[in-house]
Order: sequence, then C-alpha cells, then structure tokens
Amino acid sequence: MEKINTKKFIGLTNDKSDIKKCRFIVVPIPYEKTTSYGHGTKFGPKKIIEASSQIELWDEETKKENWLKGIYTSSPIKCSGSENSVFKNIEKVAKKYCDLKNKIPFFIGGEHSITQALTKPFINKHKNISILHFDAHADLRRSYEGFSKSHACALYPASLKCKIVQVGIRSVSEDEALKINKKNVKTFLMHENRDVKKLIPKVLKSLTDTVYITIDVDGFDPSVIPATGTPQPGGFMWYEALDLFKAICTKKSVVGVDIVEVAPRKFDTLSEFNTAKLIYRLMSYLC
Ligand SMILES: [Mn+2]
Repeated sequence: MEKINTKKFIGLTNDKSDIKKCRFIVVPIPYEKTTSYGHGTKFGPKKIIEASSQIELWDEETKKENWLKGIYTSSPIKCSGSENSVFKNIEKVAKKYCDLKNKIPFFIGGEHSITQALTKPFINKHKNISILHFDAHADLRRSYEGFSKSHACALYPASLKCKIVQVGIRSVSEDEALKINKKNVKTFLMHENRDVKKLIPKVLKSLTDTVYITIDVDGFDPSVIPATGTPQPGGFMWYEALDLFKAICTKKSVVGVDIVEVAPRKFDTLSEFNTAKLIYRLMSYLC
C-alpha cells in the first residue's frame, strides 16, 4: 500500500479507504467552544489522525490486519459559525452515517459537547439503545457557565431519552449526585469499582444489546492520556480499559463511537498516539 497520507486514519490511501467498501468511518470534528480549563481540543482530530500513521497495521492483540476491513476518513466537519448551526450540522452528518448499513462511525472530537448532537440520530433510530459513557466526569449538568451545549452537559440530553451507563466517574457535582443511579443513569464510581474484572459483568448487565460508546479520554488515568482539558487522578489504566471495551465490543452490537477531549500539547505526542491506537484497537475488536 501507499504510505503515508497523514490526513487519513492510519494513512490509508488505497481502495480500502473507499466509503462504499469500508467497515469503519472516521469523522473528524474539531469543535471547541466551552472548554473551561485546559484548551486545545480543536486540534485533537488532526493530531490523532497524524499520529495514527505510526501504528503498526498488524494488530498484535487480535493478530490481524484489521485495516483490510476498510477505513474511510471523511473531511473534517466545519465547526465555524453559530453554535446552533454547527450542532445542527454535526447531527445531520451523524444521521447520514448512522443510516448506512454495516458501517460503524468513529467521531473524533473536539470537546465533549458534540456528543449531544452525535447521539440524537442513534437514539431516534435504535429503540433499545444504551450509551456507555467512559469519563472522569458525570457530565449530567443541565447547563454550565451559561451554556447548555457545554462539555460539562455532554450526556444530559441523552439521559432524558435512553439508558446511560457511566464508568471511570470520579468528579461529580452535588446537583449531579442527585441524578446518578436514578432513572436512566447507572453510574459506576471509579473508587468503588477498582477491580475491572468485577466491573465488566456489571456493566454488561446494565447495558442493552445495542450500544453507542462515548469516550472522554480523561476517563483514562492521566499517565495514559495526559493531554486533556480537565484531568482527574486515578482513572483506568490502558489494559483495564481495553478489557472493558473488548467485552462490550464483542458481546454487544456497537453502532457508533465517539472519542473526545484530547487537547494536544507541544513536545508531547503520547496522548494523540495512544488515542489513535485505542481507536484502531476498538476497530479490531469490532471486526
Ligand atoms: Mn470528562
């Protein structure tokens, strides 16, 4: 194959990146407006895709060349203009890919607020969908710093419509504490669920059969992915998270994935490379 096109995920340039033949669609969404502490998530998609060209195409865990299933990388979604118009456009693009048969889109942020728009078409299409929410933060606020379309409110709208299963959570406001483990929201607080082997069956039981996965990279321990806007100590280590994701990807029907909140830093490629490797590994589990 030809190498390297740093604008396409894992540098694919041949017919394996044809949208008609591909199993996976990578959609860059460089949206950033409401980050409240560290900034730079709008550079996440570009840096993650650049870093992905350094991944070995033969996946050492699944022992396969999973890129052969085809990975199409779309051009980045335009994120300039009013918040409302950007969110409408993100929803429109998500619906387009949600409606394609036998393809799994991977949306790469950008800040977590985009999940509000991304999940809408999936919730509308799949009656019995649930969302796996991997994050340090509960993200269940109705609004934050005057914004309802805020990274801190990423899961609030979806929580009114479908089951949300939260893992990695270790930062919750008093108001959010009233919402966790009530109604649609099942929350596995990190400090109470330190043994991932015990956690996995509980998470599988809580999820429905059709699952959308939203991954805020701050769900990982900061030693795994340090470059993120609102870090919290004590998250998932690499293999703990992979064990969890592998169980979900192989036992559930995963219809869409988003990965958000990488805020790349100068002189550090760890976060974007590890995120790119995570995306390719999830694709491998889903093959
Ligand atoms: Mn978070």
